[in-house]
Amino acid sequence: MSASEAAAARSGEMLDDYLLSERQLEAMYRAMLLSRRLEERMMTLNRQGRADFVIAGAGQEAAQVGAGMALRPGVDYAAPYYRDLGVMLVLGMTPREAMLNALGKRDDPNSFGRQMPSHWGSAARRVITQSSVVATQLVHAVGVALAAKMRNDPIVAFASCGEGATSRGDFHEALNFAAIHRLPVIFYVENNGYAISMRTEKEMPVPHVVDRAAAYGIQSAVVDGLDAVAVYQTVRPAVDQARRGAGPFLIEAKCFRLWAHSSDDDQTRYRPREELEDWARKDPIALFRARIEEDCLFPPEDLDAIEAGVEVEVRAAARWALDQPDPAPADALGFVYRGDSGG
Ligand SMILES: Cc1ncc(C[n+]2csc(CCOP(=O)(O)OP(=O)(O)O)c2C)c(N)n1
Ligand SMILES: [Mg+2]
Repeated sequence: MSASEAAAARSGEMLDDYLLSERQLEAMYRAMLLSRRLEERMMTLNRQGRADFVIAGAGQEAAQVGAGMALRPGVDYAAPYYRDLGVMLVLGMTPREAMLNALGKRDDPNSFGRQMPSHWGSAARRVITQSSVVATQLVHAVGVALAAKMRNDPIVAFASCGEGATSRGDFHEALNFAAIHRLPVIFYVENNGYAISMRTEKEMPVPHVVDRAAAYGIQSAVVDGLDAVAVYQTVRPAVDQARRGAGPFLIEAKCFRLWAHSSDDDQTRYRPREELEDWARKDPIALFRARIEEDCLFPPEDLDAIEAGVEVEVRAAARWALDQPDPAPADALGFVYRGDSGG
């Protein structure tokens, strides 16, 4: 058995303790759908010339929502990466806030329109503001976890990234330091098989990101990132364990990027059409719905009602956000120094 298979088997042993209620399953479906519909609308706004740049998590919603639901919002710290709209929605970001962010509006709570879209940040939600330099958020999360350990504060720091980012030095330094000091960090890698146009086999010499865990003596698990429930049932035990002082955990969610890298990219130039068609058949949101229906967990009409509600909410949020003010040029240097609120 390979290291990754052994890790997957280990996480499988814990499943029964982490069953989700009907209410949680509904929340899961709603969050995944909300993420997708918001991003579809953002992409439309981009094509209309109203949103400058979109970098989406379409295809990765199950990996994001399942992991986000394993955290304690407002208690645990999160350093999610740019694709993680699904994580942010679960941590409490509203559709209006997501749209303010996409449109770079003055009242975007993430950075008040100063950062690029999808560079999350929220003091209230304990989301650490991030750099565009991939993997830097991992070392920031390790710093938060070190502080928490020194203060005996029972929080967990969650840091996510793509598999491409795991070939940067920050990833290795973060894992090494966290493992040595047994820090409460969850390293969460959404492996979508590409770093922009670069395929995984050109990014790293081992087949799985978790194969790297052994070098740092860190616990790890692989999970099907298309299955939100499996993701939750893998991340939640790791979070609980880290909170109890068992040290860091590396989780690799195998998923796929449904759209191009960003609104500025054309993936038909480097991805075969068959590959895209194959993945489209494995859409995690459709898979989730099919499973709920198959298991007769609740009537399909309940899911239809969720879908209709999400549709209305997203349209209303976009319309509202478009009418909100842009940042004033005079405020451009605001928030640079402590105490400077930019006004
Ligand atoms: C250090 C650094 N190098 C290059 C980039 C440009 N860049 C932005 S996203 C990205 C791809 C990252 O791929 P991955 O980590 O797999 O995440 P994904 O976008 O696939 O979710 C690159 C190369 C960057 N932001 N930072
Ligand atoms: Mg990737």
